[in-house]
Amino acid sequence: MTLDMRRTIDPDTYFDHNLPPTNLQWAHDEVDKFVKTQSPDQRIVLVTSGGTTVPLENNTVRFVDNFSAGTRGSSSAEQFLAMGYAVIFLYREQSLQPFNRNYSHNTRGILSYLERINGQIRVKPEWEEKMGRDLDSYQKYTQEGKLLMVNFTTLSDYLFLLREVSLLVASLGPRVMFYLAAAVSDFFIPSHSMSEHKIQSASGDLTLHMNQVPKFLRPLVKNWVPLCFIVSFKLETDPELLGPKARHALEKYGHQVVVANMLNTRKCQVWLFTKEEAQNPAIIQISKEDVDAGKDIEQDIVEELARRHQQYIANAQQQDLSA
Ligand code: PAZ
Repeated sequence: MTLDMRRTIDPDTYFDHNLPPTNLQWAHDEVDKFVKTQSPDQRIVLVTSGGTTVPLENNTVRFVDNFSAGTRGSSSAEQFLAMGYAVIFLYREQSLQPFNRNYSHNTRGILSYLERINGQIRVKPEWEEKMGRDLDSYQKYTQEGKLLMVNFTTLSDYLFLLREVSLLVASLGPRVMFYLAAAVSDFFIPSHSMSEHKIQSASGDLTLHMNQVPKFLRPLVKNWVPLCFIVSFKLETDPELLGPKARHALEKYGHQVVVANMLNTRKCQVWLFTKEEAQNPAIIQISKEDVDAGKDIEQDIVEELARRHQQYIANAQQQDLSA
């Protein structure tokens, strides 16, 4: 595989040369409705979750995937809802989703939670309480119009949907948070350079040539939602790179927070980089024992970010008053 780092494509040009997802119009209408039904001081968060795929063929049989189960995003969405946020959950199809994340992806499978008694299928008694709580929460938040789920699969789906949602919430300003936990591919094959049909193995080894994905955080921060509170995530595997890359992102895009995490310790520890704390980031950590006992680090991450978001809203209101 060769990676073409020189040919950077302008973010706007990207949308001219790639097809939108089939659910774009549906997502536009639903997000528009969702936003319009919220009260004027309702805090809203867009949580992105799961990994994007990059197809290798236009009629796709094979694709390159990005690592992410969707644990961070789905667990965070639950915490945001518990803290009173309205949540737009932009997630990779078949990755973990709020409230049913505990049942959908474990090795036992959904049927292992059920039994048949006197001909009736029911949840096993040992799961009744937990499943009941999750079901109640899921139904409550969806019926109250506080949770909207929009799915993507490919990088292109994700970018179109991210732009669409951004443009729909932009006018709400500081009370909207972007929590960009999805793992988004850095490389892709433009549609016009892709094989139309399934790549054949008859010609031997496969060499791929991939272009760099335009840096969409730049237009997001500068043009699409300049007044919103933006949290991006940075995942690394080399500890030497994590701090420098997080600081670089902050300097380059000028948004509010970078949450940095290492692949192997992401469930126990993250660092919050901000302009003021670029050299001395806040650390959020929980013990391995807590993780094993079922505690999610997202509780602490979301609590801390919601506190900072509240401060951001208050500062913006103060500036409005003194303008
Ligand atoms: O979804 P998950 O819980 O398995 O993983 C979460 C994560 C590591 C993908 C997320 O915390 C993250 O860092 N997202 C950004 C990845 C990136 O640098 O593109």
